[in-house]
Amino acid sequence: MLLLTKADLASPRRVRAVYRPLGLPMLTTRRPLPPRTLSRVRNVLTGRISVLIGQSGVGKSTLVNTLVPEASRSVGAVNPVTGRGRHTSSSAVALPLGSGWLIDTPGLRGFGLGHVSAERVVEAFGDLAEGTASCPPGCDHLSEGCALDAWAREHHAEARLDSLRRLLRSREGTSPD
Ligand SMILES: Nc1nc2c(ncn2[C@@H]2O[C@H](COP(=O)(O)OP(=O)(O)O)[C@@H](O)[C@H]2O)c(=O)[nH]1
Ligand SMILES: [Mg+2]
Ligand SMILES: [Zn+2]
Repeated sequence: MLLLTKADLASPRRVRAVYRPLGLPMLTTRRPLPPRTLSRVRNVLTGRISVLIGQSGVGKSTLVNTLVPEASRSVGAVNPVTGRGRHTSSSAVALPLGSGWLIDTPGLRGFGLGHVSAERVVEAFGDLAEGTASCPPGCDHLSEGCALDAWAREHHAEARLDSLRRLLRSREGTSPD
């Protein structure tokens, strides 16, 4: 699920609009955190193993401390100029939450897909799978002849095709295969 934090600092409206087509469940948190929001978050996490993933400084550990006060995860300051956080929690920690686990991570500056095959990247775009059916065998979905161009136009999926191609291109030159 997508959890948008710090809605007290800026409206989450535009970010929500960008992600809405993915059909992910979305929740928005803010400071002060309304009790209703907290119980929604708790309901989503309960009985599951959840990993909080996001850039340093977005508020993961703050949320962990609210959900599991005895966790005492250290919370970092955000650089007022760059808006970025420092990696205050330097290790991932799993905390029992109800019958499940909540895993706080140190956060990340970025990640690459060099270790993921192109096929796996395409698989993650399940909504485009139908469009790849008419592709030539071994299509890299980046070259002329790829059936996705026509399919995306017809199904108003151009933005999704752009996303797929950005990810596929970001792998170029880094691929192990
Ligand atoms: N304004 C605002 N600040 C927040 C919110 N949640 C966390 N913070 C602050 O953001 C900074 C980084 O939080 P932290 O939990 O350490 O982020 P992490 O790196 O993702 O674990 C801290 O100064 C928090 O107090 C929020 O909802 N609103
Ligand atoms: Mg943290
Ligand atoms: Zn193709």
